[in-house]
Amino acid sequence: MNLMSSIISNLFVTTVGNPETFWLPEQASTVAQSVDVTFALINWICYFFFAAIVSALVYFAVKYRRTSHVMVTDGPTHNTTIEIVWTVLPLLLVIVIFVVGMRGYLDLMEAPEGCYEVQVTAQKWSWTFDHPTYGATEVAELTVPLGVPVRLLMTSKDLLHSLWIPSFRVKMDVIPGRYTSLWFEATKLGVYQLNCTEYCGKDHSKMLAKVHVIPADEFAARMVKLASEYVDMSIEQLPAYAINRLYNRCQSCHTLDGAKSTGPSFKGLWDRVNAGQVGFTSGEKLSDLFGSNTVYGVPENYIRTSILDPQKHIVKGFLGSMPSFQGQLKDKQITAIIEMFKNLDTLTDEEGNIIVNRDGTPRE
Ligand code: HEC
Ligand SMILES: [Cu+2]
Repeated sequence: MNLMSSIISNLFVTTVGNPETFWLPEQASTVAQSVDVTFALINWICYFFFAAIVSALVYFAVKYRRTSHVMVTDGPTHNTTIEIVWTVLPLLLVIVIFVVGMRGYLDLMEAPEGCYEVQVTAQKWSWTFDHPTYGATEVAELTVPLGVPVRLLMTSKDLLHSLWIPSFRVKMDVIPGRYTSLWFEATKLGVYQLNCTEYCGKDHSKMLAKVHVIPADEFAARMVKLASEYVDMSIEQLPAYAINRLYNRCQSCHTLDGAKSTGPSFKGLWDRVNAGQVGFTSGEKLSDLFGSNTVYGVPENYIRTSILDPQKHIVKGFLGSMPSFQGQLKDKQITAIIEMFKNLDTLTDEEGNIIVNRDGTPRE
């Protein structure tokens, strides 16, 4: 879009569902318009005063420039009319901005009755969205119905995060040990970006998610399917499911290409574990813990422990910063992750790109 036409279109951003402009992303929720009206109003006021002040400045600079060496003294010290004008005018403007802004703000703060509720958990560095109505969980993805008010009830597991969906014009801090909420009603089908907008550490910039707005009559069926998709899967189907649906919870700390991140890479993990070649900060080695009379009689148990009780053994060279997935992953999902480790070379290429879809078909 060329700059001039986008600036001009921005000056009139007051219709619902306005497309992207030079200043603002497209409007895709019911509150977007009132936010943009406030923005446009303040913007217009700024343009007006910028033009007025700069023209006066240039005009006075020219008109009163020094033309002789005669000293001029005793200018006016006081002008009641001007002083009243420059006090009352800004006061009126600020009142107008307040009234316009407040209307949108109240709208944003008060969720309507009967919202569809989603519970949001933020943690370094991912978003988990639970749909209690359906028992379904999404990670790094949030599916919402079109035209239905949705309320997000949010909390954080570690530190301050902030949830922001620019196209919906909603943003709210997510705080550990406390709930915050926000609501929106999507007005357009499509996929929208969700960001963390509170600097929360090393991978803050990767703490992203996609919001999928789908037709309201397809929503229930989609959620029911999501909640139970792994239940009837056979063991052969689990690896493709795990890499597509579960790995996004691990992605922020574990790579697939062998590179060290916050945690050890998943590449080659099964071979290391199976051979007992994992050293711990305690000085022990995994192979020392193997044996027929120990909990790690089969190496799979070590992976299970790593996921449910990650502080139990800390891998050498890493900090114990992995959160527990106790209560978040069902037994069959843990099995799916273990199967994913065992079959990782059929699921990813050399560079660690995922090459299968959820249903096991090759990914283009
Ligand atoms: C916040 C970062 C973080 C997230 C998210 C995370 N991990 Fe970890 N993980 C670590 C760190 C750090 C270690 C190494 C220290 C330790 O052993 O606790 C680790 C270790 C492991 C190990 C042991 C690795 C080895 O080489 O012995 C396994 C298995 C594991 N994670 C699986 C997972 C799975 C599966 C997920 C997702 C469901 C996940 N992790 C999510 C940080 C994370
Ligand atoms: Cu964050």
